[in-house]
Amino acid sequence: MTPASLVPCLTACLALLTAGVRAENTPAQSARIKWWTDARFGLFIHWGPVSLRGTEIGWSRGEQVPAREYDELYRRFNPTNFNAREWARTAKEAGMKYLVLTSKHHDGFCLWDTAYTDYNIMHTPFGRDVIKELSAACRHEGIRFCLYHSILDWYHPDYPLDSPGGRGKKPNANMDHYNLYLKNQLAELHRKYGPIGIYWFDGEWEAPWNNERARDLFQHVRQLDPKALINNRVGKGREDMAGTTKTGALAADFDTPEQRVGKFQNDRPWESCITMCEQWAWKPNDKMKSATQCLRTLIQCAGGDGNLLFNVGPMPDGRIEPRQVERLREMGAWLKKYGVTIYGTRGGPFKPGTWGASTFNGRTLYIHLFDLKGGKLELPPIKGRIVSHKLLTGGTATVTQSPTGISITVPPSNRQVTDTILALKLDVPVDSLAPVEVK
Ligand code: H79
Repeated sequence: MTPASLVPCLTACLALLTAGVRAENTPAQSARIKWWTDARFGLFIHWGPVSLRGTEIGWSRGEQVPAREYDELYRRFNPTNFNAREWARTAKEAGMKYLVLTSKHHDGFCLWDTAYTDYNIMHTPFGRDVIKELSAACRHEGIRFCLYHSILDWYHPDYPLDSPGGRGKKPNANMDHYNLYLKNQLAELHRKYGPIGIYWFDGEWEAPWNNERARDLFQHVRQLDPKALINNRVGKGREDMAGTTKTGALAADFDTPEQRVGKFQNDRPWESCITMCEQWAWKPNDKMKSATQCLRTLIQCAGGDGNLLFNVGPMPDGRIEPRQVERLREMGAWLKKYGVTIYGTRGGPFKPGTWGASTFNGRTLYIHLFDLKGGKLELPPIKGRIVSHKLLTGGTATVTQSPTGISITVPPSNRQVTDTILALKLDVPVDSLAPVEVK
């Protein structure tokens, strides 16, 4: 290779290293992430001693629960009904393909046997390594095991900020020491329980975290496991709860909208994290979403070309609430029938809205109809011909295509409560069609 021909090569490498917003959208990156974009649906689990109080994990420290009291909860954390196999099976029965567990939330408590702090599960009356058991159970059930890990740590004496919510300051903090703690623990998690499918970071917004530390952590984790996915919260570029990444910032592998369905975005992977109830951690009698709400949330994510990471907070006795397990089963039952319209699909070309959403695979376009006002929907025109159509949910629909658009009519008896699915076969690959808004 001549020095001149090295230039484009070096430029490409530099682009990869700087990992700008869309710079990692290379074929290698796409192959690495495909298992995950194909999966579309994962289980988020927020758990720790705070479940004994039923308040929010991390955030209630120094608020609803005095910090001193919060930090002592682990001494009586004894979830004797914890059964890793059951959790993994619950995820599987829900039709989920991966599971993300809080190894450490903002409160600093560690759910595994770590050599770097005594504030961990082995020092509770329970004394069993939750991450060891759950990672093994997930592997057994064919669920990818992933970790949520908070960058900020309101408990650790070396992390500069304190509860409540990072407003307090610690007297003897040392961020360099804390940074080493963070990196050591991630290496330990990889070594003891890897491979980890995703390192799902959070708590990056506070002042002690900066671009330099972010890049260093990103490279550290990439080196630990080049195949693992890393979310954009490793860096400082997240646009609040919309979860998209500011141009030029360290973007890593995917965007992270929180408690909302992400906007349609098919040029960079994303995943909405959303709670089944209202709190991340378990709360007695927390308000739970209906089966229709849960499923439509998943369908809207898939239709926007994103994933859904759906959260449950297990109880202090170690079980996931039976009513939440039941809800997950309902989602799984639906996916068993209609998973072909979700798994391995892309979102579009019709952007999601209150009307529903669309997904596709090859030349097959799936129209998910939510609220068919007057039994009819008008879609904008597309540059392709509808060769045939079929209502996957049963019965027949009337579909007419003209230069002004596509008109769909479904008789009342063929409309479903949650989602009426119409499959359209086109004479062109659906990914050749430009994304379009439905009015
Ligand atoms: O773990 C769950 C929550 O505990 C955690 N993320 C999910 C996955 C969470 N972190 N923050 N929040 C929830 C809400 C906090 C929002 C704010 Fe901010 C923190 C408002 C101001 C500081 C981050 C930075 C969002 C806006 C600016």
